[in-house]
Amino acid sequence: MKMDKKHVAHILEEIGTLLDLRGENSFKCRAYHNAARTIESLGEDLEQLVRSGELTNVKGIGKGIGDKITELVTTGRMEYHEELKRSLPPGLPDMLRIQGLGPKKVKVLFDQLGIESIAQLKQAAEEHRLQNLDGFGARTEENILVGIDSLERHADRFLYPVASEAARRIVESLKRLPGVTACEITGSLRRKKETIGDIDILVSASEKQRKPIMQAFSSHEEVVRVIAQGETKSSVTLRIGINCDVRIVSKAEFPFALNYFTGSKEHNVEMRSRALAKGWSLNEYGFSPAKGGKGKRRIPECTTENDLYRALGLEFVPPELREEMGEFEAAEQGMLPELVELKDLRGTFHCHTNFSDGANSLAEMVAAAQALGWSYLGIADHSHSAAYAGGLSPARVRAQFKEIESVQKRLKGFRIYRGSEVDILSDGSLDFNDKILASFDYVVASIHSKFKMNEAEATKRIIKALKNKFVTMLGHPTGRLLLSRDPYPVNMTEVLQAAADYGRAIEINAHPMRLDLDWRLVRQAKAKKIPIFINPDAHNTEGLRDVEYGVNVARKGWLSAKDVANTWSQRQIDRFFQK
Ligand code: DGT
Ligand code: CA
Ligand code: CA
Ligand code: ZN
Repeated sequence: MKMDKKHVAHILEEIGTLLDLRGENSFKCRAYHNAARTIESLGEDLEQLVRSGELTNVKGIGKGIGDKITELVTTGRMEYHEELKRSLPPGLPDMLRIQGLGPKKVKVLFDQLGIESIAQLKQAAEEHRLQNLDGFGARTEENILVGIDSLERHADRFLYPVASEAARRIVESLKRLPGVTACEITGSLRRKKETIGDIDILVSASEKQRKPIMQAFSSHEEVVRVIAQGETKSSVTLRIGINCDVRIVSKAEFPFALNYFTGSKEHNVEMRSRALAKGWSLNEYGFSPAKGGKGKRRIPECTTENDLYRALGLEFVPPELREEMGEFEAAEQGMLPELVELKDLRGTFHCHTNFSDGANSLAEMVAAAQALGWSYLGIADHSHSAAYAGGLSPARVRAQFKEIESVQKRLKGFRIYRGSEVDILSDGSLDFNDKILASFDYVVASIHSKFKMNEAEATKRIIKALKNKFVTMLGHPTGRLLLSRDPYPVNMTEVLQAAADYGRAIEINAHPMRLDLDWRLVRQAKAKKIPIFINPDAHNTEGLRDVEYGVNVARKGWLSAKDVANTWSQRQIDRFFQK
């Protein structure tokens, strides 16, 4: 099995966490966390480095960790990792998923109350047994219960990339099976929803080939449990915990099933009612004459999904728009937007380097952006009060400008923009003075602290920041972390209006846990003509690729290329920044 960097980084990260939980020396813990980030952002091929014995030449990888990585890459397992896992109750790392609960507190809970699972923790908190522990109080207890509640509400959903990656592997192996003439991802994954309940896959194959296809599916190496297995439908649970449905239909049924299982349910309901209005009954297998239908209109022949929409007098509706939010009215009039695509992007603007909490240097980030075919890159490291993230002092800002100048000199036709991700302080003022703010090409203003606000306070704080003439765009506007932290209560209608009034832009933070601005709000922003930037919030070179998830959100928000600022030319960007 090929060990990819992500997997190795993941194991190193897990070791760091297990050491944290055991309360070991903090230098040792940090060494593993840092090694994880180093490996993930490594430019070279990991296996090559292991083979040539050059791994320890990499900065931050000493002999001890180097040997362990070598063991993992060459044998597929690491004894030290297994041993550490055995040394602690398996439920402890799970407790870290509760917002606001770090390794130190989990260790106290375990040592003093013997709590080793979320269920036990919930019970203890409800019985108010946590309040008197070292470093805990009534407030902590309350927050833990809120955190558990949020986890429980999201327990049955998965982040888009996690589901998408698993689905891709299943589809790849299904496509290789004899008799499979078509195989597509359907459901919420095809609609590019921000979180996914289960994976839906549709296959086309003749009847006599279905049984062996289903057998191959349920014995796939990713499958840990078979819920149901039939010839036309099977459901399983995959290793990562998500369920996966596979359905097999005939070639003639395929376009109808593809449409039906892509959904959404609400979109399907409207499709069916429009078919009925034409005298046809529509289901996942095809059109048929509606019972008691008025006209005896000929049943249309459909070999593609496109034909199906055409038969109903509609323009083809891209899957991302199938949420029954006005797509029928637009499709009827041929007014659907031409949606932005990944290849339309020419760069991006919210990226971190090792000047703050990024893992890669400026030169490495620029090279990665060029490899993606981009023609500009905006660097926005953290501002100085973001101490936890290596925020830049004014002196470090000047040093970074020098570095940008020297890297820029060696580039032809590629532009580095000098930006900053400036903290919005609790009173809505910014974390740099006007003189420093004025020295940047652009400013991303974001909230990273003091999340506990009521709606009026949060809205006022953000609007005050937007009013600041040095602010170019608002970063991750609602602060949500998908499946773990709710957005702060903020009146986004007022925030969007303020952005429109002051001529500011808003980012779609493309990090798969954020996807913030939410696509439902992206549409409102478009209606107010607010320019949208798709920003990956990249903390290493790989992270730049996250713009893909931002493009999904932009498409779900009905954006065309021209609505997305990072499809613009350098000249258009310059003009916008100068304004
Ligand atoms: P998810 O899995 O919660 O992320 O969301 P979906 O949209 O993938 O939902 P899922 O897996 O339950 O069903 C896949 C599609 O099948 C759904 O988008 C539309 C269609 N579908 C499922 N149940 C119904 C139903 O009761 N009525 C209609 N019209 N369509 C349905
Ligand atoms: Ca689904
Ligand atoms: Ca399903
Ligand atoms: Zn940020």
